[in-house]
Amino acid sequence: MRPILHVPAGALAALVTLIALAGGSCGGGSSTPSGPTPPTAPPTVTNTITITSAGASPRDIQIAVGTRVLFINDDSRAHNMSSDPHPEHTDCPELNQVGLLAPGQRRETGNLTSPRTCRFHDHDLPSDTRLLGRIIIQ
Ligand SMILES: [Cu+2]
Repeated sequence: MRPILHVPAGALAALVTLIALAGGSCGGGSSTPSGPTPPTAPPTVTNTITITSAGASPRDIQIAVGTRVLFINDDSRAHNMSSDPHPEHTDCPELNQVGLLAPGQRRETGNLTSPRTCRFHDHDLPSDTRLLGRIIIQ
């Protein structure tokens, strides 16, 4: 008797590897190899976010209740920083005071007076994950 479904172990391992690779590369849509900051990393304690051609940095910050965040545009293009959700911008209206920053410009948010988490994005590049971030107010 000849086995009908004999698959060499090596071929099976190669197939599993191919499936794993295919699964890992879907989602995101961006071809940038370095993804967003892992959610397990602690937020940076700072009130300043700098934007360059590489995106916003740091993108995950923690600030004290009642303080503001300064956004600095060090990129060569304009950025339009706004509160989530896009396009309504209703979660944290204080963030919308930053708005359009020409290259070299900087502007503060309003006072962030209640403990919560505010997420931001670039309204002109809403799907660019390098320009998405989180401000934890506590
Ligand atoms: Cu938007």
